[in-house]
Amino acid sequence: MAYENLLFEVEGKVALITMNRPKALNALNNAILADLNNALSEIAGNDQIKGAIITGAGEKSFVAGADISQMATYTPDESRVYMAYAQQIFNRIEAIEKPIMAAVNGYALGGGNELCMACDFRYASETAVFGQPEVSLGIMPGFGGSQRLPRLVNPGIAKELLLSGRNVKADEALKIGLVSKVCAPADLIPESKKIMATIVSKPAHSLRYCKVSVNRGMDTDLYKAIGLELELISLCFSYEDQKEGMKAFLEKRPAQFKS
Ligand code: DAK
Repeated sequence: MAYENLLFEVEGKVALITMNRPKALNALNNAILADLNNALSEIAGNDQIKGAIITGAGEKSFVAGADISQMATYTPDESRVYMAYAQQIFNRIEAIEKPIMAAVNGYALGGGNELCMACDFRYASETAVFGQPEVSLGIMPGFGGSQRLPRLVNPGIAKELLLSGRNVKADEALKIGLVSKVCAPADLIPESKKIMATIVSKPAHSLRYCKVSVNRGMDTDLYKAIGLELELISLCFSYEDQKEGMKAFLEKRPAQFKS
């Protein structure tokens, strides 16, 4: 598929999506959102792709938010259409049953922070800056930020950031648990590829059920969630790769997974 606003490459079993709208620091207008949606369809529909990394083009920005020039004159109805479109795309990142990480290489503001929070986990460059500056624009987060931020960091910290619009740099993002690793800028993509290579070496059904179990489980109460886990772990025993994984352990050799 041809993309105008992002780069899409596949290396081994991992797709690399690079948001690429440099004149607006990769801000999210309808065109780049449509490209992202199509790239997600490609990832979901291709069995050869087992996981993906989302990053931003250039050294300055991951995604500098929703496109302010596009939405400045929106009516409430127009803003609702735009928001619903973006929300549905970000929800797809969680719904696709393959690991998708964000490699945050610079500004991740507003919709940019919301995009990386929809991913399964985040690595950051030392130069990354995160924030939800919407209150300074007379709005509030609309791409899931007021819901995903308090689920990722403690609710008090989330509210402080949402209410003040204060940015956090990579070291603070690591401290509050928004990202799991901070890398030198040149190491961000190599380190992201390294962890994804480890991840996609595992059986596809294990990856799928882990992601589904966490995502669905977080939306329900603990005992229902543990019940879901029971169903999913039981299903694992129907796969050949489970037999191979345990046989290989007992025979003291590396497993040769098929999926
Ligand atoms: N939208 C459009 N253009 C942007 C942009 C953005 N979010 N961010 C940067 N640009 C453009 C700048 O206008 C500039 O364009 P030219 O003037 O060169 O034509 C170019 O990118 C370079 O930016 P700067 O010259 O400003 O670069 P600096 O290094 O000085 O500053 C910065 C970088 C990232 C700190 C700064 O650009 C900045 O503050 N950008 C805005 C960040 C921001 O506030 N982002 C959050 C947007 S709010 C909704 C649902 C959800 C949302 C909204 C509505 N609906 C329900 C409708 C979500 C909202 C957000 O994401």
